[in-house]
Amino acid sequence: MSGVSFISGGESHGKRLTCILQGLPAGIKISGEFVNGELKRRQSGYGRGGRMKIESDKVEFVSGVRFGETLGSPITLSVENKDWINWEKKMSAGGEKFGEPVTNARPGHADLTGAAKYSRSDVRDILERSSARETTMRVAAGAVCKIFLKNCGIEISGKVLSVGGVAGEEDIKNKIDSAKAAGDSLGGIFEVEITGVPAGLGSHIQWTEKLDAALAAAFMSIQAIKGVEIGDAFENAKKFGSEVHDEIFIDGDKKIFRKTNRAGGIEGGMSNGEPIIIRAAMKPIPTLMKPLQTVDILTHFPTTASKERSDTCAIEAAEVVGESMAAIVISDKIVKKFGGDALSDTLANLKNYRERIFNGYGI
Ligand code: EPS
Repeated sequence: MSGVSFISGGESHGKRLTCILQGLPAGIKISGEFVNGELKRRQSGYGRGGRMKIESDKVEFVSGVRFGETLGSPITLSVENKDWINWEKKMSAGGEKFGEPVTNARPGHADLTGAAKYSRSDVRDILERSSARETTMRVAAGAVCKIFLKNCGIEISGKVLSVGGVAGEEDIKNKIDSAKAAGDSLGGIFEVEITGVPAGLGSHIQWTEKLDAALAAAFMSIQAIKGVEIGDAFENAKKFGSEVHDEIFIDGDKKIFRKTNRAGGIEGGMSNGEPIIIRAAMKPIPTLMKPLQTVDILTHFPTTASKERSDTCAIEAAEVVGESMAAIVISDKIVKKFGGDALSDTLANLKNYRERIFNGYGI
């Protein structure tokens, strides 16, 4: 069983963004409205820049869905970049700055290494693809996976915990306002929770099979994410084992349970039936209106980094992307364990397994 995976294509100001999502079973009823709702969630949040006033992302299903149901074949999803037309017009009307090469790479961005590695004299050839605009397709694919997981009794939600070291809505807004006024940017920390996951997704058998490893890799792949923890990982590292591990209890119906969840729902690379908790740290966005020092890649003279319209903080968007990546990883593990041809088979296998594992873990 090959599992669920996706590949995306598209540049930030190119014609459209596309992705192919494969491995989901046939028979999932797809709601375009739900997918568009998720795309809208990703576009909102305090601290976003002017681009979000231009785009109103709407998904188009190009393949893999017929009469509103998945076919089991690759699902091609596409979203238009409205800003592409603006760029085309500006460039054909004499270039402005849009057709001119960018040569002053931003510290913290893919610009410098990307231009060297791919031998490009215009950094735009790199930044257009490394842009977080690409996460639109992760959210579209993730939304389809969320629909699949809902059929399996699995729900995913999330929240922003802090921005620039402060918490609480008012303090976060003030911090973002002050960053914007200073021509600066901010990152933050968000949390994603996955509930209803049966114990036993992933495996202790091989590093490639571990659920925590798959989730960490998926989160780490989101633009600007630089740290990931499962459960209270960094707090746990300061404590004794007796203060950390979640003791195991059994009730009168032979149902095994925990009173705490410091492990964040994963032990030995496998889900343990508790909610899965993942936290991710996002670095501040590298595009600064008060630019940092850099070097021109063509003249080799010192200069300041390029500045252009950007977000001050995109943590709320990143949180939605985190939920989406979690949905894709969990869908992959579900399909690998319970089959992925027909939804009815997947659900029957999952039900059978849940019944076995419910009482005393069925050992
Ligand atoms: C981004 C820069 C900004 C962001 C963009 C990511 O775009 P622009 O250069 O067009 O103003 O708004 O994010 C999105 C477009 C999006 O949909 O999330 C960057 O440089 O990474």
